[in-house]
Amino acid sequence: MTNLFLDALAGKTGSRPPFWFMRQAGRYLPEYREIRAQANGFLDLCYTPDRAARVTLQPIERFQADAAILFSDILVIPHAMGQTVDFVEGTGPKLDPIQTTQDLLALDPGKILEKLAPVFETVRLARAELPDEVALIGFSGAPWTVATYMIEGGSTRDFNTVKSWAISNRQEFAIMLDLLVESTAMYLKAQIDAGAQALQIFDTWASAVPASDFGDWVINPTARIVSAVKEHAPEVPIIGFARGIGSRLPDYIRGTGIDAVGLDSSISLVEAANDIQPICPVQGNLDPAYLLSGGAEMERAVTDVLEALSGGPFVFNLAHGINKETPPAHVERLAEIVKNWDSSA
Ligand code: 1CP
Repeated sequence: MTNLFLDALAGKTGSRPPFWFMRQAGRYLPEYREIRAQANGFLDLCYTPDRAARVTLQPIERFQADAAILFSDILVIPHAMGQTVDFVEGTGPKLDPIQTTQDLLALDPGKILEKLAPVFETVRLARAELPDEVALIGFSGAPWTVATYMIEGGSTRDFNTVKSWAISNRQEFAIMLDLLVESTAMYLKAQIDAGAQALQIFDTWASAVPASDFGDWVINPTARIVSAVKEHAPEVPIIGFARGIGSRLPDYIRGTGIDAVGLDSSISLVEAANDIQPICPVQGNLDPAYLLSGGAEMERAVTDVLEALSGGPFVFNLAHGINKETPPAHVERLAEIVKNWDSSA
């Protein structure tokens, strides 16, 4: 059975590019909001396998993407290590921030596989329901991005707390990254064992890392996760998505050992085709604002991406997650354009 998505990650160029969208499950879909309303909060939804699996499958039923992504969140890792994590309606995640060495040493990666068992069950249920030609993607956050939430206690604009903590407590921050490398590698391996056929590692806030720390905070921790996962399952491709890192992409790709790279919309199509695609398969990079806007502007922008990148190994995606105000009809139109694209024309 051919799977366009796994073929593209293996470096092949097919009859048309495969596609999926970051945050393809979520609040822009009425069927998601309905299940979300039945759950007792967001984490409860992540830990209720039959519901989480239904949410994983919803976008596939609606627009037949070539890959489904496990419905969960990057913050289940700190939660499973014992940190208090809450998702507050309308304001995003809230964590009891790690401030002292004592807070750090209280984190326990020892029971995460037990605590995250419902997530692995979600993977099993979703895989069992999906047709063979649709791949199931597992995911995690990268250590740096997860650490920003653990130390800031939630979302941040300036990253001042996490950066100054990491700089003034280098040894402790290295221990924190080690804990995240260890727990994330275990978590991703267990997702593979449950049925995930590809993985994406989200380093959403990589652009906040000073160039002088990029090796220690971004490349090295991700490389250690990639090598641990590869030792366990060399056949499972890993996509790295380090948002906003621009000229550091080649170092990130080569230094981490990822199989394919997600591109944000700061990367021009010329750079993507000439500088990145010769190194590895690329995924991206329609800005979600075009999808939100829809119409002729969206159609032109989608065609530009397809023309620039579909001649080589390529997975069509957005540059970041779907905005929650996006009309589902725009997403359906986008899916139709990609499905009708002929890469050989
Ligand atoms: O109440 C709700 O429904 C909450 C909204 C929501 C959703 C739908 C959150 C809270 N997480 C998710 C699901 C989710 N998160 C997925 C599921 C699969 C899919 O893509 O369809 C994935 C892959 C994530 C990953 C995630 N969570 C990232 C990395 C990707 C990205 O978007 O940059 C990050 C940074 C988070 C943290 C997070 N989770 C939720 C919120 C509101 C946030 C904060 C985002 C921020 O700080 O801006």
